[in-house]
Amino acid sequence: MAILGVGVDVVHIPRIAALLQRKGSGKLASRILSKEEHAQWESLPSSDVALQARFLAVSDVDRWGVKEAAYKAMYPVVRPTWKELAYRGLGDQALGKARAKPALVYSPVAAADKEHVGRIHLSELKAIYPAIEYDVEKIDISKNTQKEPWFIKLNPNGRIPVLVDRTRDNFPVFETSAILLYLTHNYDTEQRFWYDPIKHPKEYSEILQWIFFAHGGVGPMQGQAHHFNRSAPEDIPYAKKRYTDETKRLYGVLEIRLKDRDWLVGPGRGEFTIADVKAFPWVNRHPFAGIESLDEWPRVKAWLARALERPAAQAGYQVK
Ligand SMILES: N[C@@H](CCC(=O)N[C@@H](CS)C(=O)NCC(=O)O)C(=O)O
Repeated sequence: MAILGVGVDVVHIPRIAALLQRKGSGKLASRILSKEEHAQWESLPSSDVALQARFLAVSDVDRWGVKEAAYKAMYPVVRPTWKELAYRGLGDQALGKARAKPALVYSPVAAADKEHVGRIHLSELKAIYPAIEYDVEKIDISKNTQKEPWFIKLNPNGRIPVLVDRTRDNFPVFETSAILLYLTHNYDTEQRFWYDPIKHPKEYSEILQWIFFAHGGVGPMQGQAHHFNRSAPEDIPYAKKRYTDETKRLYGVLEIRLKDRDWLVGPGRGEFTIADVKAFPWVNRHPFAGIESLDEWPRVKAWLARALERPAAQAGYQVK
């Protein structure tokens, strides 16, 4: 990779040592270590706190500072998360291995929650209407492709996803919920995943209510929870708590709605609709929001499992 910039970061070791003492090292490790580093971390003896601290940040293995410096050097062309950067070399000393030339390896992981909404919906539609043809173009947001002029022409907001309807002079549609509604009105002619607004005004309104709830509530709040728990270059406990708590509150709203129901909208126990398609991929990402388990919301947990069992959902998640 070409050199993007130079980053320098100074770590105040007593501050980090105090933090480790206060909070324990496990939480910090799962926040800042890449998969590769985490595997090494797990092989450290759990009783040797000093060695753990050295491995994380303190003393000769300045993983923390190296990663912060890399972030500053790469920003804004690339905005890496802690976990996408793996430090190799001097860190191995903590494991008793020979000193090696240090290297920082960047392995970007695509963030794709919103893309999944469109992919799942298209997979569901394809299962019912086999004539529908579509393909998926991967946009690498770590390279800021979504800010390139050709993409801004499709979506002035410069964010993924965007739908381009080739059958209608490449008509572009942005915002996940607008994409869901566009596909619904134009391609779900048998009304398999929605209700006709004239024949079923109440159900149609309920679909809009739950889509708006997910689009204006769960999405933005959980998106911020993801950011402050996973990607923010500094640890801001207030922001993490605020957005994680708000995400939990919104899961509580879904829990109320799902009483005696399988799906968010529809008579009786409900029917699978685009309201579910909009909401469940967010809930599926709960670990990114600092929510370890869904046990607090048993109906939401069962609803998510039900949605994920659908073959089209599985197909949607598998599209690369
Ligand atoms: N409200 C929009 C949000 C889209 C959005 O936030 N997309 C993220 C990816 S998950 C993105 O493109 N991030 C890159 C950026 O902000 O440049 C929608 O629902 O489509």
